[in-house]
Amino acid sequence: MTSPRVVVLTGAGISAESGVPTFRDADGLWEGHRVEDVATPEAYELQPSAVHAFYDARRAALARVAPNPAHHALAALEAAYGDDLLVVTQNIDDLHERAGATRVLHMHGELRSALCRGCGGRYAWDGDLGDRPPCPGCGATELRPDVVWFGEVPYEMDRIFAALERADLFVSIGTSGAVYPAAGFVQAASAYGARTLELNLVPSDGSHFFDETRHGPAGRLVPAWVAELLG
Ligand code: BJW
Repeated sequence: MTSPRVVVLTGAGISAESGVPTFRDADGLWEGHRVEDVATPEAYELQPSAVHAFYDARRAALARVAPNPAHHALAALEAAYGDDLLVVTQNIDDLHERAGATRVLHMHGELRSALCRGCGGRYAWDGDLGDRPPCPGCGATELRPDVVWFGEVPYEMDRIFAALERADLFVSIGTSGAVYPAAGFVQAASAYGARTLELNLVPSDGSHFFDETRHGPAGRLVPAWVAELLG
């Protein structure tokens, strides 16, 4: 039997039960600031030290969190489906990979990567950036977090849309549907002919676009859904 081709989009909600804060829930990131006001290149120009301190703290916090049953279930699905599963994550943590997943596209970048504003190189990075270390490629002290802020172009868009075009099933997990282009993937997948499913704690902004919605914690819903598929 052949597997359906599945594209899974994940957002901050899938890592919430691992202890990683979401952006727009009550106890969200940025301590009272709207993420739309601070996750911008302009905020970085105005307050680089504050932005570095924020991302340095989040990078260091990765050592204190671990994948939860939702990340493990998706890794198990990948083990069964191989190239027929693609996980597209908006998250900059590495919890999918630490659960064993290998086919993961980080469309909003990664905490464990630095981007040089001098030479444009991207470098695996586990330390701090706030102390302005030199770029391993060109030596400039122009390294910034390798993340996608508002107004910047997300990574891997060509590969993501190619996968959406081929998908039989599109599943969105733990994302509010407040940020484009990810928020539009459900409509694109539908237009290309895929069935669409939302797994989220509560209905998201785009719930009405999905063929089916299931509400509850990802740590319960995702393993149950994967068990159905692998049944
Ligand atoms: C659980 C749970 C549990 C909790 N179990 N669930 C006007 C109209 C339309 C678009 C625009 C517009 N003006 C500007 C735009 C474009 C703009 C945009 O979308 N703005 C909006 C404010 C409208 N977008 C951009 O600028 C993007 N770039 C772009 O569009 O370039 C143009 C282009 C595109 C394509 C091709 C070519 C050109 C860039 C967006 C960058 C977003 N960056 C951030 C920061 C990344 C770095 C970092 O992490 O610090 O990405 S912002 C932030 O939001 C982060 C997230 O990835 C993203 C999405 O958040 P997410 O994951 O959905 O989290 P939450 O907190 O919102 O939701 C959590 C959900 O989980 C909730 O629903 C909970 O219920 C749920 N949940 N516990 C299950 N246990």
